Amino acid sequence: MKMLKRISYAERAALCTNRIAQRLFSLLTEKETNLALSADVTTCAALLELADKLGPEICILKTHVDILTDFTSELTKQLVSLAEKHHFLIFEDRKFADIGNTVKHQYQQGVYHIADWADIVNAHSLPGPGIISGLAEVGLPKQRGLLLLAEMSSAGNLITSDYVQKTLRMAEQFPEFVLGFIAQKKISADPWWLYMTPGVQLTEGKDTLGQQYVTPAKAIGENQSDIIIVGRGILQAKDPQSEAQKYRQAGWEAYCAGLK
Ligand code: 5BU
Repeated sequence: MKMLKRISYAERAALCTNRIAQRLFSLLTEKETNLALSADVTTCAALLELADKLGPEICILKTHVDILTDFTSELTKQLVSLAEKHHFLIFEDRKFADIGNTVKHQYQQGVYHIADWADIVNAHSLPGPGIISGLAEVGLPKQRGLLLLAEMSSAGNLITSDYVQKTLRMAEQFPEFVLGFIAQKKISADPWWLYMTPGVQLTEGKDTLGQQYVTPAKAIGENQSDIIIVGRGILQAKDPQSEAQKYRQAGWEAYCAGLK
């Protein structure tokens, strides 16, 4: 497949106006990693240990705080200080999907106070632009960013190419708040959108519950995504730290190959 020469993360940092996208494109360049760790563990101790050990390898720590069995607000304080120590951003994979007024409360209030510690959250575009307006009311004053779910990695999902295009149009209405997309591939020619791709392992395959995997080379090279999101590929390895280094290398090499 013929691949166009890609624009570097550094050049894209200069091309975009979204504050979080700028920060992230610069971070990718400085740290030379496009690996996001999906830290899907169920205790605070395990999450903090991962964040500290693997922090130097990653640009993003992706969390699902609602799977923790022992969540306290102390956890998020410690996560924020590890993010500062190791220079990564925190992305709570909350997948908001309700009306604007409800997601506002889910984002700011409740048990987790997500807006107080997560640099980035994501939302389905399904409910329409009100979901973005609601989240933006909370997130923008705190300089947070939003990713829209344009595509999913799971088999049999109901997303169509029309849905993807309409998601893109919706994002275009909120350039200050929406920094990009969770997607399997680049969906727009505009260079300022940032893409993160879940469903990545070193070999293609699937799990028993519909998850489908592509390789870092396919996600970043062929599909022109920017950041690979890896969970079990790293977490279930004998040595997660050295496995993370392998993913980091594979992701970065795929990016550099596209620049030539
Ligand atoms: P895995 O262990 O690498 O399969 O974990 C993938 C993570 O990405 C997991 O936290 C999912 O909730 C998340 N995910 C996904 O797998 N596919 C998607 O389309 C989206 C999120 Br959106």
